[in-house]
Amino acid sequence: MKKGFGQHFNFILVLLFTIVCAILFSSAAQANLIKNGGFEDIDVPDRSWRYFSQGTPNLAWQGSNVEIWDSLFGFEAAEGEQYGELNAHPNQGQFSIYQTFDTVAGGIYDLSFNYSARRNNKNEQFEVSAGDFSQVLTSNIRFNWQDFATEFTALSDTTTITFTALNRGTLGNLIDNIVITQNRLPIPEPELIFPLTFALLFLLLRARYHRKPKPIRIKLD
Ligand SMILES: [Ca+2]
Ligand SMILES: [Ca+2]
Ligand SMILES: [Ca+2]
Repeated sequence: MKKGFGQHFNFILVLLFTIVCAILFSSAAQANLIKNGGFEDIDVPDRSWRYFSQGTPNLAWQGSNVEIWDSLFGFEAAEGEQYGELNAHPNQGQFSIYQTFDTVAGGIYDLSFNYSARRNNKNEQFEVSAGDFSQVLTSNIRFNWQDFATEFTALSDTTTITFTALNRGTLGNLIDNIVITQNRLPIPEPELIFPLTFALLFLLLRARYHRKPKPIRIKLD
């Protein structure tokens, strides 16, 4: 039996509703785009530290050496058991580590991490940047994790997150739990979804009420 226009119309309505809902509520839990963001992927023995140069398997971070601590001086990680010290060993001048990951240009991403000073009142400072975002963070309280969270817009199909120590020397700027997740994609623009949906519905209704009537056949026996 041939489906009537009404059935097609209802199907299209349900389809449109589903698409709009999927776009509006697609901010479900997303995977972390950062590898080894918690500095757990290379095991350092409890209550000790090691440093690793870029290219070390599972390190994932590039740039300067990365110093990884496990509960050193009794200071526990913000996440897991280990964390990184940006001002690594040995002294390399300005310490800067970075990691590049896939993004969608114009997409919005959430960034969060924890950071702490290693010493009191030394103005330990680092700059963090990713996409259109850049900020300098300062901490002055020894062994005290602070939460940081922001969002940024990706500018191309890959994005690099960079942490750069702004104080010299091999002491300072502890970081842990670096997480980047996709928040929302740029297309379609959320403010265009409803106008587009209503325009489509209007066209469908118009088509429904202006369709050609079926020719009436009169049986002549
Ligand atoms: Ca960790
Ligand atoms: Ca460990
Ligand atoms: Ca160090």
